[in-house]
Amino acid sequence: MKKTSFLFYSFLILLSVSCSPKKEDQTAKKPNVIFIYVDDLGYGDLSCYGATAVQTPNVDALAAGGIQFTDAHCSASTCTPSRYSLLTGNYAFRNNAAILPGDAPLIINPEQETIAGMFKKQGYATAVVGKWHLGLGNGSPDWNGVIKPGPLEVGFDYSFLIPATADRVPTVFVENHNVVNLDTHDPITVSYDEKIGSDPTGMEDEVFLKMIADKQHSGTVVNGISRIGYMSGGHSAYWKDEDFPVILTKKASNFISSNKDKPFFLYFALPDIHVPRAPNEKFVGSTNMGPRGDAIVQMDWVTGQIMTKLKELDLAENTIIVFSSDNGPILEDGYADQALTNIGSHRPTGNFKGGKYSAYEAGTRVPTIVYWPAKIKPSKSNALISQVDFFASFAKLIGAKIENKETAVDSFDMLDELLGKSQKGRQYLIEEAFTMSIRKGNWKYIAPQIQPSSPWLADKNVLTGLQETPQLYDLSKDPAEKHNLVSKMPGKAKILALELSKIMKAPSRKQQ
Ligand code: NG6
Ligand code: CA
Repeated sequence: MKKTSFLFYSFLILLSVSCSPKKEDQTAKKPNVIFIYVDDLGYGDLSCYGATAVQTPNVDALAAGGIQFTDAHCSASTCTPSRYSLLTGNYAFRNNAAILPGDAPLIINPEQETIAGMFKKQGYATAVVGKWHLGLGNGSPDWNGVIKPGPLEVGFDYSFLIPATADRVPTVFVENHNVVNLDTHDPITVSYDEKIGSDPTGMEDEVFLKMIADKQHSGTVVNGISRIGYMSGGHSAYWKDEDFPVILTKKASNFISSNKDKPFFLYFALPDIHVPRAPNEKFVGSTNMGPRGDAIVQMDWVTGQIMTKLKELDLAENTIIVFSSDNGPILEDGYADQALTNIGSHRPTGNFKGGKYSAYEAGTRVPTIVYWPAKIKPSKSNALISQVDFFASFAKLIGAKIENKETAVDSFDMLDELLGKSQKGRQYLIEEAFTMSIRKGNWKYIAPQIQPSSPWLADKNVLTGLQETPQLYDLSKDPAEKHNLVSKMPGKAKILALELSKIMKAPSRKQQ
């Protein structure tokens, strides 16, 4: 063969390899996006973030193949506000979003655009599977009828929900607009004021309980676990907590399979590792830490199942997985499940102070991983980012314009940071607890809180960070927030306090 024709044929071969249909299919399509959103998972709870008492190989694989963040934050140290911000791109305080009871109305106005709605407008199939905790219905939800508005009215095509938290009634799944497996002859009534119906509560003698609970968690007993609030009826619809990983994984996998040929957005909100921790028998005893440790292993298994499904369908390459948590960790949160006694050397908060409910760093600094084999070069990132930024960042990625001035008002485009192309991050970041904090670089200011915290919070063994005087920390030298520098550096504290009040008064979609 002459040299020129050899080169010509080599070129043809190369061209046919690079244009093979499989590759073209994968990358020509917009990427799928899955948020795996864990409940109450702390910065130090994963082996890829330094844990040794529990192994999380599936999440570790995401970290090893993606961008692993060291300074990424949920927007608040409790669930409802963080979820509200994640979905709307607005800080939760703008809508007074706080932890909701299980019969609260939907707190996202259906007029408000959500990240799901943004994906949907761009041709994505959208779903939420798992914990909701953003309210349902107008007024009280109609558990025996059509439950709306809910996720389907705010941008999701499909929903399969734990309506609030697993420790709150009603203990039933809601699929789209209806309770699953409801017997209409046994209608559901819910009360957060007083006992209703004849089912036992955790306060009664002789009732079988899988774990002892505090007063607030001693309402109606379902599946051997007493809950917050009371319910009657709905017996055929009761969930079994131990089945969560299997059922939710199945629902998420079905959604992925049914939408394998078009881009999809799945918000997969796991109930682990929130209380009550009742892991499936498959995971019981898999750590020496009791149910909390075993629930971490269970959560890792669920993550692995999603990965396996994506690989099976040949979708892994072009699916972005964002893995994170809605607030920091807590050991005992209403149930005596040995989380505290079995903790050993494990440090759920890593080296940070506080945890769930806290204004200190461990309240909002959570494990965060972005995984996208097709486009991401694995690395660690110390960029300062917030989950409130996901809205604008993913809008940028898929070419959606944010036109309405009410939409995603606090969300910054952090796409380059999420994909590991930049470590610049935010200049300022807000952390919401029962007070407000602001970060600028490694400086952290916690606003004073005059009102006493609610009695249930005061009873908890939590470092809330709530003080009547302001606090200032230099996290570069003092990551554990031990030395309040306000009296040494009053000017610095004042500048941060002013910046905080400016952001609180007027949102901005751009760095100042
Ligand atoms: C608190 C509950 C707690 C948990 C939390 C919500 C009491 C005493 N405690 O009010 O058990 O359910 O709300 O957790 O009622 S979160 O992760 O959804 O924010
Ligand atoms: Ca939570």
